Amino acid sequence: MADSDCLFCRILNGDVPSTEVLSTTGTYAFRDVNPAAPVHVLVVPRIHIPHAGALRAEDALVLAEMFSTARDVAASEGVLESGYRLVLNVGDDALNSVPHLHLHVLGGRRMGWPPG
Ligand code: DGP
Repeated sequence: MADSDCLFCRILNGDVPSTEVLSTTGTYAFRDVNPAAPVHVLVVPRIHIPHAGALRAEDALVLAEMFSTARDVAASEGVLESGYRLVLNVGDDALNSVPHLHLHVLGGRRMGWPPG
């Protein structure tokens, strides 16, 4: 189910290096190469799903595991109490750049709203 043209599939299979934060059966969490906050971790499913708009009902378990991993990342990064932001970018206007579903976990600073 991996896509050899997909950057995050290549990270998942070890062809592209990454800095691991957490690993679970269905998900992998690693540091964003271009952090937008002191804590900026990406949580991806091990199966290739292009983006949040492509999710189907049968993806419910992997989606739940992504959110569970995100919470565990927030705990291990020390921002569970101070707060954190979870972001799913979909499409060009949201600046989605990598076509493999990924949940941004951002924290460690006060964030603005609405996002720029
Ligand atoms: P998005 O704009 O939602 O598609 O976010 C993609 C993120 O992926 C962006 O914040 C930068 C990050 N990224 C891109 N290439 C790499 C990479 O090779 N390694 C890591 N760790 N992160 C990457």
